[in-house]
Amino acid sequence: MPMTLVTADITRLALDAIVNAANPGLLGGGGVDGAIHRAAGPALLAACRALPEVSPGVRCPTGEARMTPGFGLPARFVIHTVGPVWHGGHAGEAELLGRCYRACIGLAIENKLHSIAFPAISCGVYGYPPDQAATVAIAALRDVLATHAKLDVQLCCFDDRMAAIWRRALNPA
Ligand code: AR6
Repeated sequence: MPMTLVTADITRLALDAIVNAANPGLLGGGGVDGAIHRAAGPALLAACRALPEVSPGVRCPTGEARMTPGFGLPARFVIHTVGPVWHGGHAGEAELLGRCYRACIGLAIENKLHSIAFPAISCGVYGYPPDQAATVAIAALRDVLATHAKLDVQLCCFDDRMAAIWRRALNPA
């Protein structure tokens, strides 16, 4: 199945999993993280709090992923990942961002999920230039989809401006 681009509020998508662009503490925040916690309800925060810390205050290091139920969301699960903060592009950002996509897909496959939607990880508060993020994301996803062709992967952009950038990366002229 090819990747599809959707312009939507990710909290409305009734898929097996939606991905949350979280921070290492996994206790909520702004942007898509805040929207997901609001829509899922307080049980999501409790489930995140119950995830073990790997170091003080860190439940999910950058580039990794953790899974919880979706609670009040139409999606069955939330896969939380932590994208890199943009520091200009020479601090391993692309490698870390690629790892986020691969880790989320890895969890989806491990748990036999069939559909997953990603927001534009790191493209908000974390400042990653969206055109560069899209290129990294699409390359990482194409790689995995080469061996897991049945997975339904949706790239969820919140607005038309972001969708146009991701569409160009999906279908370069
Ligand atoms: N549905 C889909 N996409 C959304 C939604 C939504 N409901 N809301 C925002 N976006 P950001 P980051 C888009 O800042 O850059 C949080 O505070 C948004 O337009 O949510 O990875 C966390 O706790 C942008 O394109 O995530 C972390 O501290 C994209 O989602 C930090 O922000 C990602 O923007 C993570 O920053």
